Amino acid sequence: MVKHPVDYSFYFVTDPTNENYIDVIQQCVDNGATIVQLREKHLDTGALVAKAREVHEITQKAGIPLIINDRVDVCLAMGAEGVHVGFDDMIPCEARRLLGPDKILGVSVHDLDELKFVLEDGSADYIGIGAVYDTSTKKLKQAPTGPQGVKKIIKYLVDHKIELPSVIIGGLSVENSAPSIIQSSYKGVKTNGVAVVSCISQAAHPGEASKQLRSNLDAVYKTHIPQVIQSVYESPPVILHVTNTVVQNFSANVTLAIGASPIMSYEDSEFADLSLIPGSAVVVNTGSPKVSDTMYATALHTFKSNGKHVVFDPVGCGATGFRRALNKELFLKYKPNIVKCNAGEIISLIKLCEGSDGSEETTVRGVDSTVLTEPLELIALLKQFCSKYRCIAAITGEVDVVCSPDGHAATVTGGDHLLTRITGTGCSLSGVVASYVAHVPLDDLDTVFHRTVDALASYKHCGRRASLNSKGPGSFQAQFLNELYNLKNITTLECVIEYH
Ligand code: 3NM
Ligand code: MG
Repeated sequence: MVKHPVDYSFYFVTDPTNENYIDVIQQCVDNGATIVQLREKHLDTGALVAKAREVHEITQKAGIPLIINDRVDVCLAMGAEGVHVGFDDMIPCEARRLLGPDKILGVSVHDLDELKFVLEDGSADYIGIGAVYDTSTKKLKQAPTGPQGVKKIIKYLVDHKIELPSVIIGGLSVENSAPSIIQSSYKGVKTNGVAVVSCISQAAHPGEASKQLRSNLDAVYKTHIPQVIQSVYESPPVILHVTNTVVQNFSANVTLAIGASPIMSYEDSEFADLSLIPGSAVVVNTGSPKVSDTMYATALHTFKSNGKHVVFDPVGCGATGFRRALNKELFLKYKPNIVKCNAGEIISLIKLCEGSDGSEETTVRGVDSTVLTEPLELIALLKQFCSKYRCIAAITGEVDVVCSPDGHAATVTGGDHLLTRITGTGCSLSGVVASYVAHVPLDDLDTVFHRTVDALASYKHCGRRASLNSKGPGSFQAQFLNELYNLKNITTLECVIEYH
C-alpha cells in the first residue's frame, strides 16, 4: 500500500518542560507545523497514552500526522500515525514488524555508518539527521554534524539514487533553519524539513515564532511554478521557434508539455503575423545556421518592434568566425530582451560586444560549454553586461545563473548530468522561458526576471525527478517530458534557488 506523502517541512517536537504544552502545540499547528512528535522521556505509560490522545486531537483536527517518540506500544494503543526511534531504542525492523506497513517510522541518523545501517534495515520512512548544532534540549552523545555533516548524508542518498525523506534536528532556530537547509543541500537536493523544539517551545510567542519559521521555510521549499503553468494553460502563449533543425521536435514537445503552443517556422514572411497574436513570443536560436539570410533578423525585428518578448540563444557563439559575426550582429542590432545560453557562449558574446573579434577564443568547443566559470564570477560579468544592454541573461550549466538589467541575480542548483546527455535540453528551455514570460509586460523587469528563474528551476527540478526514474538518456528524455507535464501539481521544488 502506498502511504500518503508526508509534508516534513515543519516538524515540531514537543517540549516536556512546557507547562502550557497544549497551548504551545496548538499555536504551532495553527501557524504552519506540518507534523508533530510527542517526545516524553519520563511519563508513566498511562499518563503518556493520555497525553498522546490529547495531542492527537489537535493534530487530527489539523489533518497532520502525530509521531510518538520511542514508544511503539503507545502509538498502537492510541492510534497515532507513527513512531520515531533512535539507536538506543528498538531497531527499525523490529518496530516495523510491530507497527505494520502503514505507520510512519522515523529513525535518527548521525553519520554515514548509521545511515547505511538504516538503509540495510530498510524499514524507515524518513530519517532525522542530527544534531546539526549544539542544543540545550538534549544531552548529545556525539559532536554536532554541522551542515557539512548533513550534506555527506544527503550526498550518499543522491549518489545512490535513494529517495529517503529526511529532516534535520538540533539547535535549529527561526533564523538559521533556511540557511542550514541550503548549506546542507547537495546538487540541489535538500533535506525535507526541520525538526525543532526550543525555538518554538521557549519562544516568548510560540505562534509568532512558528509563523516566521513557516515563512522562512516557504522561501526555500515552496514554489509558484504551478500557478505560472496554470496561467500558461488558461491562455496558451504562441511561441514561434526559429530554431535549429536538431532540436525542433524536442522543443515543440517541451512547449506542448507545459501547456503552451509551439509553432516552428523558417519562413520570414509569416513572422509579422505571428508577432501580432496576443501573448506570442519568439525564440531565436542560431544553431545549425542558416536557412535564409534574413530569417533571424526578421524574427528578432518583428517581435521586438511589436513589443513582444524575444529569447535569443546564440548557439556555439565563439566556435567559428561565422557564428561570432552572426551572433554579435544580431545581438547588437536587435537587442533581444532575454539571452539564454551557456557560459562559453555568453563570455564569447560579451567579449565580441566589447570589440574583440573573438578569434582567439578557446572557450567554446562545438556548441557545448567547456568553460568552468565560478557562478559568482559569472554574475559579476553579467551584471555589467545586462545593465549595459538592458537584457536578462539566463546562463545554464551545472549551476544556472540569471541576471537582470537592474542588478538582480540568482543561481539555480540541481538537475542531473543526464540533462547534458540528450540533445535539445538547453535549446528547448528557451521555449519555456518564452512561455513563462509571454503574458508579462516587457517593462515589468522584476516579474520577467523571476519567471526566467522559474523556467530554469523547472528544468533542474524535472531533470532531478526524471533521473530518479530512468536508467539512461532514452528513458530520461521520456520521463523529462512527463515531469514537465506534471509541474502543474508540484508542491515542493527539488532544486536550490539563491539570490545574490
Ligand atoms: N534529537 P532543539 S537533537 C530531540 O540529535 C533531539 O537526535 C536530537 O531540540 C538528535 O530544537 C534534539 O531545541 C533536540 O535544539 C532538538
Ligand atoms: Mg529515542
